[in-house]
Amino acid sequence: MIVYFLLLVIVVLFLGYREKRNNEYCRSNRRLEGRTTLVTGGTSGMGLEIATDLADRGARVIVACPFVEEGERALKIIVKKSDNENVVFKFLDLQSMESVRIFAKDILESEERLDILMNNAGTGFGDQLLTKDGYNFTMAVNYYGAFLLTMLLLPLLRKSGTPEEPAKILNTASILHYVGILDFDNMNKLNYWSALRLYCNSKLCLSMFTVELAKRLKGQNVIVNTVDPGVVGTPIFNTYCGKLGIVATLVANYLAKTSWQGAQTALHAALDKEASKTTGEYFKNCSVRRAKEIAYDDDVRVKLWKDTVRLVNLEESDVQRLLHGAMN
Ligand SMILES: NC(=O)c1ccc[n+]([C@@H]2O[C@H](COP(=O)([O-])OP(=O)(O)OC[C@H]3O[C@@H](n4cnc5c(N)ncnc54)[C@H](OP(=O)(O)O)[C@@H]3O)[C@@H](O)[C@H]2O)c1
Ligand SMILES: *[C@@H]1O[C@H](CO)[C@@H](O)[C@H](O)[C@H]1NC(C)=O
Ligand SMILES: CC(=O)N[C@H]1CO[C@H](CO)[C@@H](O)[C@@H]1O
Repeated sequence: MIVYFLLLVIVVLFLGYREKRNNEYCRSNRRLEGRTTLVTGGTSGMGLEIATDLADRGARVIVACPFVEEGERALKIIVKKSDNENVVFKFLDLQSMESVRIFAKDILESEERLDILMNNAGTGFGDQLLTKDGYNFTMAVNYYGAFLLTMLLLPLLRKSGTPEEPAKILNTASILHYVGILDFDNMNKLNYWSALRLYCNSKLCLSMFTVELAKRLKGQNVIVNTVDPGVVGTPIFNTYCGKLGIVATLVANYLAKTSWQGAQTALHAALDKEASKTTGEYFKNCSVRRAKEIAYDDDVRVKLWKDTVRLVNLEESDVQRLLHGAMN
């Protein structure tokens, strides 16, 4: 445990410090009046910065997280900083596929459009829990929940996108996805992987989802990319190795990027004109990089896609309707 902890701290020290000093930022001055955006986890860390920036550009912003008090606190901050009242908080707990379905249904019924979906929410390195519906917590929040949410919202995204201005999905991965392992037999096992490894695996799966979904959405006015924010000082490190997490957070807060800096790549990928023409790509420091090589292996990716569709209880007919059918 202590070895992993030291490893993480060293990574934070090296990468975080280097990146912090050379961080590119989103240079787009695009306005978003009349556009609707959804930021999962838009209540803390980078998500809060992203949501505030989008609100500042005039968008309608929906933020979602599993703690009502935190959501309401964030709402006040965003409205105050952006002077935009068109911001709402909705309850969403990505570990529960039931919560994801209720949330998505609410969005589909109450929103006219959805232009940008920021799959920003993520959970760090906490205890390994089995969720109420039998998923493994980290995988459920970081991957299965984001997968199901994205799929269910596709009809609204497809309705909102145009050839000039495609709707956008941004999945938040991490440099740690490069050391993720795709092991279909053991992927969901509890207490088989370390908490850190489970995080890496979940981010690898999410990065692969980006590439596969981009392929399946070809010819439609929706694009999907992965964003890698770099190493950022946010509360996400709190849960790492119990009490040691506080130390990790302190180190990250001092040496790694600020949440504002960390938010820049996601904003760039969502707003930049050129970035809006790319799909299935991996963005870091506001430019396109390559994800882990396995993400470009068609067979493995399709296997993961099918496995995931089954695990989140979608039927093949649902998938076809969500990808190609009209809204209800
Ligand atoms: N910080 C880094 O160095 C770093 C590096 C690479 C990638 N990332 C990724 O960046 C994203 C943002 O993280 P952050 O660093 O800004 O951390 P953060 O401040 O802890 O924010 C995470 C957000 O996700 C939300 N969330 C957690 N569990 C959720 C659930 N079950 N359902 C819905 N929302 C949930 C949190 O809501 P609550 O606060 O209410 O739980 C919070 O708003 C994550 O995907 C993370 O993996 C971070
Ligand atoms: C980020 O991109 C900027 C602009 O292209 C560059 O100057 C900087 O060195 C890059 N930073 C890192 C850490 O690669
Ligand atoms: C969804 C899923 O695969 N859940 C697994 C989580 O881990 C437990 C314990 O290893 C498995 O029994 C579940 O199947």
